Amino acid sequence: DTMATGQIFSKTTQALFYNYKQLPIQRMLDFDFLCGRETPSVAGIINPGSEGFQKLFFGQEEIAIPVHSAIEAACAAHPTADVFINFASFRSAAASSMAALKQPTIRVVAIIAEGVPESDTKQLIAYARANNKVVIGPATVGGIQAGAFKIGDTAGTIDNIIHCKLYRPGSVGFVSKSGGMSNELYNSIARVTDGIYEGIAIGGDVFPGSTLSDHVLRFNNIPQVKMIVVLGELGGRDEYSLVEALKQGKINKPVVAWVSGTCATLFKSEVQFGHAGAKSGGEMESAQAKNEALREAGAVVPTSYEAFEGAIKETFDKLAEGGKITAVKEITPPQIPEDLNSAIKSGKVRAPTHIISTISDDRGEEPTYAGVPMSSIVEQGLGVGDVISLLWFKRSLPRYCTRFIEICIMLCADHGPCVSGAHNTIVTARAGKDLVSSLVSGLLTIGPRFGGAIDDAARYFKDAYDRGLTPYEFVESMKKKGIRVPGIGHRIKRGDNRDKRVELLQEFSRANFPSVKYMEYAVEVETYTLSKANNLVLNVDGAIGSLFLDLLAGSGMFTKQEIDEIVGIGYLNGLFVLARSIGLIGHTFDQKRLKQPLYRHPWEDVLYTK
Ligand code: Q5B
Repeated sequence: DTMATGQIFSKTTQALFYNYKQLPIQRMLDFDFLCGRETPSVAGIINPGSEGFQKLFFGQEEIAIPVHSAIEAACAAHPTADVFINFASFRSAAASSMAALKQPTIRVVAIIAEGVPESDTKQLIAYARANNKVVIGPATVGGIQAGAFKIGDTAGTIDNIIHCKLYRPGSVGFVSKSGGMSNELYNSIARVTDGIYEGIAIGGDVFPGSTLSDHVLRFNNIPQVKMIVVLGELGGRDEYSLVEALKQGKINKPVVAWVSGTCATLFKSEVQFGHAGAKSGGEMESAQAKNEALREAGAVVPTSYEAFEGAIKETFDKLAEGGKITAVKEITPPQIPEDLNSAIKSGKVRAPTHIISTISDDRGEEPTYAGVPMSSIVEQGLGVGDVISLLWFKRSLPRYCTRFIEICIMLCADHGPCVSGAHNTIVTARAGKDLVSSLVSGLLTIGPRFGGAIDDAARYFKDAYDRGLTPYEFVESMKKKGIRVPGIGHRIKRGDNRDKRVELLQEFSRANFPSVKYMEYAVEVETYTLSKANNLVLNVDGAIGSLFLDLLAGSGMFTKQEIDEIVGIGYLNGLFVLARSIGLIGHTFDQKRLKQPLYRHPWEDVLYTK
């Protein structure tokens, strides 16, 4: 018989926790660590509808506690976990508690919810009694076996647990109706005795799953419990079963008891206190009557709540004097590591950040780009060129610069389906891939030959111009090194069929830039390369690369070092990547809209050779 044998928990008891609640589970694990438990007291979590693991701390280490979606599965996975801690709401607590009671592995069910229908609780009680199982609650914080096992939030914070020495067993068995008041009593008992052995709050409902006398009788059978403290409450007749047990001589350990609610007589009408069961139904259920009956039956009952602690002390001291108390071995519990977030908040520790960021901030009332609030960007009627200036160059640039950036984006947005990027995107989209896959497969072709020559063009033109090389010297030195001049040459454009985009960029910048010296140098280079071959035109990459040098140098917005950094890091291919993304996205949609089938290149178009 679970109740008769006394002990319902031990230092190896493990529980299943129903409904994931981070804080009470962490508090249980912190208590475990304080007690020096080897295994965590929570073996598994049941969270209807989800499975996996929850990370929680066991001392300084993180552990992964399995999460199960059903009670049956959790019990099967953790057959030695025999306590079921039910944090379900009052709506589902009865059904889940019954399901747990029906599991052969579950021995004790603690129900935290308040407001469980009384008829449901009665069924739980009947089933538990018939099957030799223990129900604690409903409407309770649970209970604690000092130094061994704790249910949920019982005994409050770690500081309180340490203060009340609940990390090691004492000699007092304590049972209370109220969970809140049990904290108060843990404190009193710690002050005037050698501490709690076990404390249970049975809950404030009219029909508790287990009663005050159930636990008192159980404590009577636990050899380590030398005295019993009971805190009852007005309302209900539970205390009378304790009176009966005392009268029948079933309890041979001193019982110190108090039934709270004596003040109810000061009110003219019936008063409902916090708990569902805490109302005085009639004379018999009053605190006075119950205190009197307990006193008559042989319990030590003080004259007021204030005298309760004194009565506990007196009873304990008598036992101690009589040599009935074995001295408790005092231990210093280990320190629970503080959570990083709370330690940082209180200024106790500092932690290095892992990322540094300077271009945008989303923490305030509205996001900012390089410190400029989004509303101001919209109100000023700024455009995508300004946004690029803020996010790439971390400054607002003059209108002609941002307009130039926008023209680059517009002119490079697409160049038909035959170029490398579009081709890859089309093939990918036709293979049934999604937008992002189709887009990036096209973007991945951007590089030294296709679209990604802007940075190198800027680097080489800048170096050649700044060093005063003639176009002849520059081109021939590149040839010697076996490097193609970036920004020169095109697959279809010719000396007599210039790239319109290049002409448009040149027109705009000649009209708006303070200086276009780098671009004019590129044109001189083009004049020389065209004399060698008709396809060696200044291409769109070369035009953008040289003109961006003019923008950087001529706008007065960048220092020499900043220009070197921009060219060195290579910002400018970003313009082509950004622009061509627009076209590649369009090609993806186009193929999907046209419901094009899988692309397969024709055999006839491949030279098969050995
Ligand atoms: N030769 C672009 O070449 C291309 C030379 C050169 C000296 C050069 C080639 C090149 C530099 C990289 C560059 C950006 C691969 C291009 C773009 C965006 C696009 C694309 C679109 C869009 C084309 C024939 C002869 C050979 C070569 C010599 C060629 N280029 N010499 N410097 N730069 N340029 N890329 O036609 O003596 O016969 O051996 O690498 O700036 O990508 O629309 O398509 O918007 O999507 O394949 O505009 O110029 O010529 O390789 O047969 O060479 O010319 O050494 O001489 P091709 P190849 P030789 S804009």
